[in-house]
Amino acid sequence: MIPAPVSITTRDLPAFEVTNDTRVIATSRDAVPVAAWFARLVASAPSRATPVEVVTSVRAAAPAPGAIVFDLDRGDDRIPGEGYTLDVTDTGIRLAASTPSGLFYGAQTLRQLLPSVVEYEAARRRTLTVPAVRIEDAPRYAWRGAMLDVSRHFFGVDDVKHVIDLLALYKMNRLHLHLSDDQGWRLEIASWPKLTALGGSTEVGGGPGGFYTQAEFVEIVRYAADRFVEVIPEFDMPGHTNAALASYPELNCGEIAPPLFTGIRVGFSTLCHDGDATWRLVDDLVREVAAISPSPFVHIGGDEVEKLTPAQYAAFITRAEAIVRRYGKRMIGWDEVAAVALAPDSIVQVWRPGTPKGDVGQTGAVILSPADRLYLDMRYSPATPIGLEWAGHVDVRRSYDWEPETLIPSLDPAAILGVEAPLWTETIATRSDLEFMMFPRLAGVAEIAWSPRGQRAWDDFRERLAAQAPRWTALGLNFYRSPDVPWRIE
Ligand code: TNX
Repeated sequence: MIPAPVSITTRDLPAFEVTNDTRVIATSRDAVPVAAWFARLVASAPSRATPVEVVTSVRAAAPAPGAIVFDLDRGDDRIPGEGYTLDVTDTGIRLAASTPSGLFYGAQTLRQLLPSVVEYEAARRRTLTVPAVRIEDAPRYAWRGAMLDVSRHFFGVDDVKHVIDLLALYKMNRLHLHLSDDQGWRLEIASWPKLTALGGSTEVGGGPGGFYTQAEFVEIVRYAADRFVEVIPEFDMPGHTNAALASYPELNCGEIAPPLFTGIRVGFSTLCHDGDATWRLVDDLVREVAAISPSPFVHIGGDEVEKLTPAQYAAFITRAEAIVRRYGKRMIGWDEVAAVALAPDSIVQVWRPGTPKGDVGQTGAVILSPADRLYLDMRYSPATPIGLEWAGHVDVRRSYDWEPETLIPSLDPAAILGVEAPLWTETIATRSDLEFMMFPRLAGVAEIAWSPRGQRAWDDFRERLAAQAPRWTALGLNFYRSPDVPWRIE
């Protein structure tokens, strides 16, 4: 199972068999969505899912005979927020949580205890058994994230939903969308329509690009929320802005628009740091995004700015941060922003832990995304066909076998919100490419974020990783058959 749970005890009992007669019970209305999701997963046909019974009197500690009970008790403070306990005997299953997200994560554990054939849409006649176990579980970190760069190559709503499904399988709960960069602006901003009409019209390599309407963004956010994933929007500024600069000349100091850009160079662009149009854009942008994004965070990028002096850069970040806060959001920035004195509620996302800069821990809130461990766009090895190499090769062991608390020795471990694995897409153009770069590494990222430090060891992890392969095959995923992992012939 991945991520490894806090504790798992196997029982000396036969497995529980899920049949067409198995009852699915929710102990409250709020438990119904997760219970219904599970009923569909195990149904003999998608249209034949057992209706969920709402029975509020089965709060007994023992599993109800012949039933799977989804017990959501918001008053139960013995189970931590995102945690759950799962009891399986030969006669029934009881999953208990104090929040809907905890119940959802318990249901993902139950899913992984079922044979991988459960993932085949087209193989619905099968025997489904769950081994008799007791599991107590809760996450190590609150921030268990991935980032998808939809600017360098654009990925449509269905691709993003697919990524969200894969995050949910591994109990990850944040999807950071990198929505603007030199190569493309990807979210409709009603007050600045050319950002997408022109700025969204291409991508790396000169393809057609694309963008999300605000309605499509809201659809992604809802789809994610149903799977307990929060979407964090990023608009990279003041650099990485060529698409915006090409769309509106007034955003350039000098007011001359550059052409659209489809290469992969970085560092050359900047919004005019003190231009009126720049600050109208930042205000309009944050206002429109804040109105449709329920996340408490807006990511403003802030990375790789070569065209401003340090003082100009600092003034820019401070002013952008004030706008983010004015619209009721907390700012996140890449680690370059640590050179600036930040507001106390801002967050630093570290991508170059070894590079000297300001105090990354100054606000007591840090997300770890070390490029030489977690960048999903790095090639696994010289032999793998796609990916960049500037941070080295990141094979499966390298991405898994490290410890967040010792990454930055001077950082107070209490400041670590969690980890996030970015997938930059300069060399990644299709859904199949996304899957190949994500798997197997994403499963390891999920385990770093979820599992207790003491439950993690490479030799054990690689065996559990190998056991995930039939599930990925059933899901139709294109994953990298790393030589680090003892795959078994399926
Ligand atoms: C660095 S990570 C970047 C991105 C690139 C990425 C490629 C960061 C904040 N900036 O603009 O896409 O490297 O690996």
